[in-house]
Order: sequence, then C-alpha cells, then structure tokens
Amino acid sequence: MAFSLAEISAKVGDTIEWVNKDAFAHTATVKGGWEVMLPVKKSGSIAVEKAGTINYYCRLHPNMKGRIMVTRP
Ligand SMILES: [Cu+2]
Repeated sequence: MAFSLAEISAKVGDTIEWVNKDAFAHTATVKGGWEVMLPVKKSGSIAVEKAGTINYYCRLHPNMKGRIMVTRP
C-alpha cells in the first residue's frame, strides 16, 4: 500500500514502470493529467516527456503518493 521508491529521478524520454506486487489494484494518477492503471500483479508504464516535478497518487488510496523529478538528458 505504498509506492516504493516514493521519490525517483528520471530524464526526459525515460519510461517509468510500476509493478504492482500488492493484493489490491492501484493507479498512478496525476491530477488533471495522466493515469496509469495498475491491476493486481500487473505493471504499467508511461514515458516522461518534459522536465519538471511530477506529483502523483493512487486514485483508489489517496494517501499513496509518489514523485518523479524529471530533468533534461
Ligand atoms: Cu492504491
């Protein structure tokens, strides 16, 4: 019931992948932005396309939060 690592660094063009090892479905959701569905025992990914800090959370468990710091390559 947590994103691990909760905070990561990435470069523009990188693909971020989440692997759900929980017994519950999760999402990685940016308010007003994208959403990656993470069903039980499945993975999901998204490419980051611009520099900046992305704060995301799980729409189903809003106390689950994560952050991606994206820098230029
Ligand atoms: Cu969740």
